[in-house]
Amino acid sequence: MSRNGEVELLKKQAALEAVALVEDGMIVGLGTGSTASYAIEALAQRVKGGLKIQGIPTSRRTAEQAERLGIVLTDFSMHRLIDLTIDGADEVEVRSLNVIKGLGGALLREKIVAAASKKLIIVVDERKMVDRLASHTPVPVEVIPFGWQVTAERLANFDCQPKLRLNEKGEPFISDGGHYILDCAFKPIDRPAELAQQLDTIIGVVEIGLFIGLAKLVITAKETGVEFLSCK
Ligand code: A5P
Repeated sequence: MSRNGEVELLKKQAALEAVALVEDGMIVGLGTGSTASYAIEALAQRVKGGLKIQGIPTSRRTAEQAERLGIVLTDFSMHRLIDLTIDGADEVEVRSLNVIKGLGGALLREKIVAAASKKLIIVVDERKMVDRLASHTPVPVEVIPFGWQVTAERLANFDCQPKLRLNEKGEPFISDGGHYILDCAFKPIDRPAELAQQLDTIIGVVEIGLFIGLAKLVITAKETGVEFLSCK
């Protein structure tokens, strides 16, 4: 099997383990991205088998997939608290379970859903586990389009070379919330909670892709087996 095929299998394994933890009657947060999409497929299988749940999607893309597969959707007008959310991540810091999310562009809704969840389960393959965040991926920062250049300059003071994310047509990528995304290439981050707090104060920043203290369980599929890491 190709390396890509192996990685897809690992993502599926992690997703399946998380979906096994979903119980009847739960309100389930539905993540975004390729790993979360395997979880939605597996959840839909369980729904076909009689499981009764309602999902709150973290993106339009996820809402479309879930509806197509027969998962009943709900929203925050009906439920303020989510029992369990299953989502992917771009990087996970092993010692803290802090994560980077948002390379798929859904970080704002993902963070709102994560923060409203009793339990956030992150599902990843082993490539995502790092000693320090921003080892391999930029930190996505969602910003208001108006004056984004000024916001980018303020972010650049943190030595992270913000880059406006573009779509396949070369135009600015627009998030589900109607915002731009600046991908910020930090050096590996020593104190992510501190950095998150500082970035949050920049005017024009809507949300940052550093998820601090939100993940309760990380399920990592490795070639040697599946690992469960819970937050202490
Ligand atoms: C979406 O905005 C992201 O936060 C994804 O959850 C993250 O990029 C992981 O995606 P993959 O599972 O496709 O790697």
